[in-house]
Formats: sequence, structure tokens, C-alpha cells
Amino acid sequence: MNQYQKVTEMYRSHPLSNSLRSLRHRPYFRSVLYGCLVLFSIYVLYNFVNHTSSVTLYSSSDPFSGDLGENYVLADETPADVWLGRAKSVKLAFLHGYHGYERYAQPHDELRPLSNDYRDNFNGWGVTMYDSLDTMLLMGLENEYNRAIPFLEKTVFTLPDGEFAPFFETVIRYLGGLLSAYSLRKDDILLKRADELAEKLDHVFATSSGLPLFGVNPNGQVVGPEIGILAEIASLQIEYTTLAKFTGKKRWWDRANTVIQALDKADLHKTGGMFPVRWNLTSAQPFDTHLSVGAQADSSHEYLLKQYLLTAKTDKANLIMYLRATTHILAELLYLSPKRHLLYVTDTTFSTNEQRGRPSHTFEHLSCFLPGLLALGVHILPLDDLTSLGIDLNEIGNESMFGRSGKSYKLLAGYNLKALHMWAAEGLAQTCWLSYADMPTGLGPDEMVMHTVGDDRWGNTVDGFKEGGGYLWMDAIEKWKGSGARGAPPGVGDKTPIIYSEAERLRGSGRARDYSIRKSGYLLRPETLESLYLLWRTTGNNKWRDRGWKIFESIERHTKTPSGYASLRTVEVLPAVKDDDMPSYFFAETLKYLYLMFIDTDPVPLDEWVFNTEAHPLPVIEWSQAEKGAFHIQ
Ligand code: DMJ
Repeated sequence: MNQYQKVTEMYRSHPLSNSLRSLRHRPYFRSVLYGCLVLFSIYVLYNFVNHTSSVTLYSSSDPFSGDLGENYVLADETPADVWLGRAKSVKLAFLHGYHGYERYAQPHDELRPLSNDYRDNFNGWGVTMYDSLDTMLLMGLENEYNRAIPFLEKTVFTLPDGEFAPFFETVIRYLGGLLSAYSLRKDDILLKRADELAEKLDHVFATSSGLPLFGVNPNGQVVGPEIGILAEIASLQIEYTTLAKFTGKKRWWDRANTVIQALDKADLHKTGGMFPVRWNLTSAQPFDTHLSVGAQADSSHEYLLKQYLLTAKTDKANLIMYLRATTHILAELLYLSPKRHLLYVTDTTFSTNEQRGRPSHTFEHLSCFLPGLLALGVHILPLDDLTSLGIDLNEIGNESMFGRSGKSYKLLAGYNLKALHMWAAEGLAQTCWLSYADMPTGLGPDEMVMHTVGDDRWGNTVDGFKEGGGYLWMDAIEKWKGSGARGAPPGVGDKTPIIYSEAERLRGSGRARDYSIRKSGYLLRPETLESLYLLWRTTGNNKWRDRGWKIFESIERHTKTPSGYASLRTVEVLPAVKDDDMPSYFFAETLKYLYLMFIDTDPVPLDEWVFNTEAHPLPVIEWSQAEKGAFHIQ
């Protein structure tokens, strides 16, 4: 008999064991035993529920009250001088890259930071310099700014026959850069060049609808198909309105207003009130039912809110279009991944006779501007009291207007929209950040494909959360297991990064990361940082800017070259593989948002300035009576 057998035998022969064994078979004992089991289960359940519901709910004890709660005021443990040191590091990064551009590429468009060559990918007029002007002014880089002026005085806005300036890119980068710099420093040359540039581009509006074509040569030639792309036809309103204000010229206001009117009159009954990607430029009507907030669509949705803000909240048509777009996005384009419950936004297409758009489950880096936009809306709009603006969600969208998609309005009308938009903002920002934190480089991929199980629409799960009084069964289970975000709305709350081992990466699968990577490059893009900036500014929660700093450290570590900063071919391997490319938006947006996140002042407050889609801040406009009369503004 071994030791184990001895012990077992000892227990078996013990008198107490014997009597228990015999009792087990008596009916009254069985009842007592089952009774105890029931009592014990009630005890466990009581504690479980009590424990779970005592977890601080994400926003407040009533998550639907609109009180955004104490989560939003967290003490910053990083000393102020450390943040200033970080801001200085960003400024040095700007100088490093910009000096490389000045030395090897100016007056061409962009520096190739590996070969020290240049390229002319945006008209060859020096786009990096134009895109950098207002960042220089915000950073106090007088020498760089003063050196830029003679270059921009000399730029000849012409192109060889048969070449065309892409209108959208030229507006957001060149025109936006000049107008923003002029807003910060009233140097007449900046406005003069902006006005001149707009004149050179003006042939682009030679369509019967007044929506712009794809491209224009300053000699008057234009190019572009009859079917235009949403972002390219509807991302000029804030630049042209600003130009009208600064120059006093009605024509520039008319250009903006024509686009606004066309969007406002469009027939959106197939797409729930949201703009699809393709448009007929003759009829100014949608051409397809592809809905996206990513490539080819992004800034058009952004400009709805921004035009409302730019016009000192007077342009209500844009606000209503923004509310329609976001209602459809929140109800139909947001999804949750199955295991980590990552909130993401994807694109959908309605096939013939389909009542609901079919999602691609692609999640683009470009879409990561959306959390920032939603947070900005929450910060500035009375979303919890739209009636104060005379707006009723059920009236701006319903089933008689939009068919089945009209149901989204009714659904969202049952929520406190301020809380709902903020949850979406936080959840999406969390996923955007995690796409960086999951990578060995600490930098996020350009495109992911999210894993799915069934219909994981966020709208459905949020409804369960609402019905459950503020927490989800799945969150409670996560809590019990000691992980996950308990008490937080679905998709909201911090998640633990999962960095794949090299073996997992090569296998193409690994622990439950919940997505695969389709485009693994990091193109020095700004969208995630833009949202971190806006989340931090609007909530005051320092975790967002801490993450901004982590991303900046990764940029320094993995993208820096002797003459600048380079896009990465892939974010998935170390050492990082660089590309010979340094986009101008790196100076306009990426470094600007980082800098604004770390300094201890706010030179461009969100209620006084509106960032164009290339991060060029433009001041809020109050029309005078004379301007209203001259421009025929209601
Ligand atoms: C920028 O040029 C602008 O933000 C644009 O709206 C889309 N994306 C690029 C940078 O990624």
C-alpha cells in the first residue's frame, strides 16, 4: 500500500465518513443537502451580482444620465516640466525632418528620407512647406517660417499641359495651409497667394451641379469622371468659407454653399441619411450605396460638423446632416470583435433589395479620425438636449424617409446621445490605440480585417447593455475571470495589448487578437493621434496623452533617418523596415497634434478654432450683417 492508498483508507474507515455515507442515502438527508446547495447557490449569486453591480459604472451610477462622471477627471502624475520636455522633443523632431526637407528637397514637394532625393507628387509647388507653415507658427519656429516666405512668394501655380492638380489634396494642403498661417500671422502675402491659388483652381467647378471635378490645370483644362468621390467633392466647405470671409469675395462662399446645398438636397433614402462614396456630378445625386468613414469618404463627414462650428453654430443644415450621418454610423457601421470586444467602424454596401448594408469588416487607419470627431461633437453640441436647438431625432430621420434604415433614429432617440457618442468615441479610440500597442514597433497598421461571429453590431449590444441597467452579462463574466472592462459600455474600457511572437506572426494567427492585418505599413499618418488629442482635450483624461507620448517614442525609435522620418513598410517586425517616403501631412498633422497634446497652453481652443482635415486650424467666423447681405446668407 503506498502513501496515497494509506491516507484514503484511513479516511474511508473513519467513523464520521461511515456515518456520512449512510446518511447520504436517507431521503431527509438528501433534502437537507439539496437545501444547503440551493442556499449556497443563492449566496454565491447574491455576492456575484452585488460585487458586479458595485463595480464603478463607466460613466456614473446611471450610465444613461449623460453625466460623464468622475472617470473624466484623473490626476496627471507626470510633472508639468516633463510634458514641456516632451513638447520640446516633438519640436526637435519637426526641425530634424523639416531641415532635411529644406536641405535636400525644397522647393519640390516631399523629401525621400532614405535616398535624400525628392518627389513632386502634389503639383511640385513645395507641398511640404505649405503644409508646415502653421505648425511652424504654433511651435514658434520663426527662422523656418521666415525662410519659407520667399519660396512661397516665388511659387508659380502652373502645370505642364496634360498634368492636373488633384483638387481635394490641393485645397486641404496648400489652401488650408496658407489660410491657417494667415489666421495665425496676418502676413498679406499668405492671403494673396491663397486667393490666387483658388482662382487657378476655379475651372474645376465647371460641372452642371457645381460639384468639383477631380483635377484641374491652372490653364483651364479639367479632368475627372462624371462619377466623383465623396471626400473629393465635399471637403472644401471650410476652406472656401474662410477664404470668402478673409477676402470678402462672394464667389468663394458660393463655391462652398453650392456643395452644402447639393448635399442637403440629395436623395439619401437608400442609405439611411448617410452619404455614400460615389456621386454623379451632373445630377448631384448619389451613385452607389457604399457607406464608409474611411478612404474616399472620411473628411466629408468631418466637414458637416466642422462647417457648423466654423460658422459659429449658425449653419443648422450641416448640423442635421452630421446627426444623420452619425446616427447611421453608430447604429449600422460600428461592430464589436468577438473575443476582446474591440469596437471598430467598418464600411457597408447595400446589394439590390437588401434592407441592410453588408459590412466588409475592414478597419482602416484612416477611420481613426472618427473617435476624435465624435468627442468634439460631444464637447460642443448639446447632444443631450437637441430640442434646445429645435431638433428632434425622430423628425430628421424615420422609416418613411429612409425605409428600414430609418429605424436607427428611433433606436438612438431612446438614448442620451451625449453618452452614446462618447462611448463610441472612447471605444473606437481604444481600438485605434490598441492597433499600435499590439505591434512590436508600437505603431499601427494601415488596414486590418476584423474577425466576426454573427451579427456583432455595436447597436445591438449597447441595447443589451441598456436593458441590463448598465452592465452586460459578458462583462460580468469577464470580471469574474479577472479581466475585461466590467461595468463599461460594450467596447469601452482599457484592454491589454497582445504582441504576437514571431512564430505566431509567421503562422498568421495567434492568441485572440481578433483581427488580421491587410496592409501592414505605417505611413506616418495622423488619425489616431488626432483622436488621442481630441479625447484628451475634451475629457481631460491624461491616459490619452500618455498614449500619444508612447506613439511619439515609437516614431522616434523606428522611423527616424539621418535626414527625416520614413514611413514603415510593416509595423509587424523588428527591426522596422522603412520606406523612402515622408508625407507632408507628417508636419501638418502628426507632429502638430503631438505638440498641442504636450504643451501647457492651448493656442487653438476648440470653441474658437476649427481644424481642417489636414489639421490646419481656421478661426470661427461670425458673419456681419453686411456680409450676410452681400453673400445672401440667411
Ligand atoms: C491627410 O492628408 C488628411 O487627413 C486627409 O483627410 C486624409 N488622410 C491624410 C493623412 O492620412
